[in-house]
Amino acid sequence: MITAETPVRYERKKHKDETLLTLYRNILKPRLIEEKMLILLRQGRIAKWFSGIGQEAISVGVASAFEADEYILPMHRNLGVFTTRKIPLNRLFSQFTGKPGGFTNGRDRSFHFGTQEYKIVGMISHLGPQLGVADGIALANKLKKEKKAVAVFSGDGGTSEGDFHESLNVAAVWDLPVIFVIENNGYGLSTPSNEQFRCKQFIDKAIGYGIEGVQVDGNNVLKVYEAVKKIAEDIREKPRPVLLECITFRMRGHEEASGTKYIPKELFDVWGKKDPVTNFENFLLEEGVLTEDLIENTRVEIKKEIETGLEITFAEKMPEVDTEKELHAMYKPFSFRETVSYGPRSQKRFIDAISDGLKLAMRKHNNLVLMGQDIAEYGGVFKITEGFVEEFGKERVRNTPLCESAILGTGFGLSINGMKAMVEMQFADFVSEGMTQIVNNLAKSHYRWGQHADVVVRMPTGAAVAAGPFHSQSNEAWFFKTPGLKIAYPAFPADAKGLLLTAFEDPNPVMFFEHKALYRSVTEEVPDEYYTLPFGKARLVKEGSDLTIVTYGLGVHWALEILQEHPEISADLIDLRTLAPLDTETIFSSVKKTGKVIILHEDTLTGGIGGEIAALVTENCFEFLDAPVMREASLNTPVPMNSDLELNFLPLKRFKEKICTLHQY
Ligand SMILES: Cc1ncc(C[n+]2csc(CCOP(=O)(O)OP(=O)(O)O)c2C)c(N)n1
Repeated sequence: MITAETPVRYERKKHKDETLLTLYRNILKPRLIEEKMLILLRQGRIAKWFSGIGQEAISVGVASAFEADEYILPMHRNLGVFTTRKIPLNRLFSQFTGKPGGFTNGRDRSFHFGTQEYKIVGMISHLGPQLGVADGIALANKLKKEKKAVAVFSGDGGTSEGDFHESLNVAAVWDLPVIFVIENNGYGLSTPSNEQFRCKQFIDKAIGYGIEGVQVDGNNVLKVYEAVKKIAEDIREKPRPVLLECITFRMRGHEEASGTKYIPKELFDVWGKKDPVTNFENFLLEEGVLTEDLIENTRVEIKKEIETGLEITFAEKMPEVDTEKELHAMYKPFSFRETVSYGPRSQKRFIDAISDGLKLAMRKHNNLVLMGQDIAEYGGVFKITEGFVEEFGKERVRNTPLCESAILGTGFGLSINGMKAMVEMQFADFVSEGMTQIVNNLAKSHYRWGQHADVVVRMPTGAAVAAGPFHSQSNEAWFFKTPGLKIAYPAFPADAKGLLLTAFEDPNPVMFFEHKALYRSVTEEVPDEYYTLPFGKARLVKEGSDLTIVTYGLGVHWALEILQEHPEISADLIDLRTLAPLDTETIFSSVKKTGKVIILHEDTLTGGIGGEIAALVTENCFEFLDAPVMREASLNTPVPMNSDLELNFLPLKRFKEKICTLHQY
């Protein structure tokens, strides 16, 4: 086992001078940039700095060993990845200072960005989700039969997150060519390893996942480079994940403001002697590869490059503040063309329409991959994908381990690498396991660095099936409040199929809600062939003049039932069909006509979508209103299992009373 006491030992082997000199330049550059950044930080010219001093050999070793067209997913201490990939320094500095010449137009900080040009996918602050994204990129390589490796970084602290476990597990089960690079620097922020995990070394964890683990001296750039070269060559030919543990030490604080008081001073002395830059420099001097003159020249050259980069950045203006532009950046532009089918139609249940839509999407988009628990031979718990393996094969119809977060990350990775993904939640309730990936990765990446997430998340949702608190929830409001997502929630089979096919055309992330109670209870004529329906267009299911009902999903069927029972109520019944985008035009024009509105949803009342719609109606239709805006929804409790309790929880009975009150108002 490599420890602080293990001396840094280089072996020349058969490396050419050119290779060694390139490695030297590559490792010196991030060090000199960091030294400059620390000065700028003190001058208040940059706001924050996450230092990788002492750990440069890892970033540089990995990036130098990789081919330029292979993806690397670095963390916050991996400046060496960005510089070794030869990103112009002014672009990096503009990124660090929030200027438009960077990669996020000032929308995200420091290393939180990706760039397809340099095949780098940067982190989000949550650390662990990055690992699942690497799985998806590697899966796309594998499916496209491209012999490429992927490298993803994690600190030792980050490995305590569930995402680490899930991502290694998925990579192991699917033989994905990913190198999981663990930078074991002994601390997670201030917490020492013995308060973070019990294992002695990370390569022991690899055993648990059934994958290989390799340990290297993370302060020795040659050792890291050699190890990564060998592993990458190997896994390109025989795809599989490998855990690479790099033993190292962080010579500065987690970020500059946090200091290093919590680390015993002796450790800095011991590790200072193992400095990855000076030791390598000395070795190359001893080998006669470097001379004092060459060192000096290289330093001068890099420093000049840094100064030139800074001049460009400092001369640059701050990004213009334009609200429209910011809002526009949320989604990848997509020009929807409605496809109408004039072909044969047949009676289909809601569930058949979904299954049909999925099948046609798979036929149309050769790059679409379906992922979900038990969706392959078993056909999914609702049998929606029954028979799919026979037609599309197991590569594209994939059973997943119980790893919602890693699989959603995999979906994002597939999209980054040019594919499309569908992730089926076995039940919508389980999406809570993958919240970070959805609300922080899928939803935000286009705004942050222009990377769309072509992922459809299918959500079998809702109550009325006596399935209790964890198989019945309505959770669309969690996503409704998250900019960057689209949400479809059809109520009828024909809408379900058309909207689902649109979801797969749209390159943006779509949460697609399917009510379980509708699966087998609603049937109608549905075109057999391919067609699409627009997002953001509600449907007027019934037309009337007394009042407006705004609802979606099962609510539409409840409203129809009540209107049948009360023929004296003449109502506009609006089925929203998609919640994001929301068709406010249809809502407002109906309310302006009727002067009364009630919003009905199955989700619990507080914080539900009804509150937002009520506010919009009040703001925009106030002068037209003849009654208070009303809402009816489920009780503010979990969904109870017992049928009577569940019926009481759901809004139907209260809705009946309220609509009569509104009618008579
Ligand atoms: C999910 C999550 N929890 C907490 C944090 C706050 N945080 C940022 S870095 C960090 C420690 C990370 O330790 P490690 O992975 O070992 O990386 P190192 O800082 O040592 O390089 C913590 C707790 C976070 N970013 N994300």
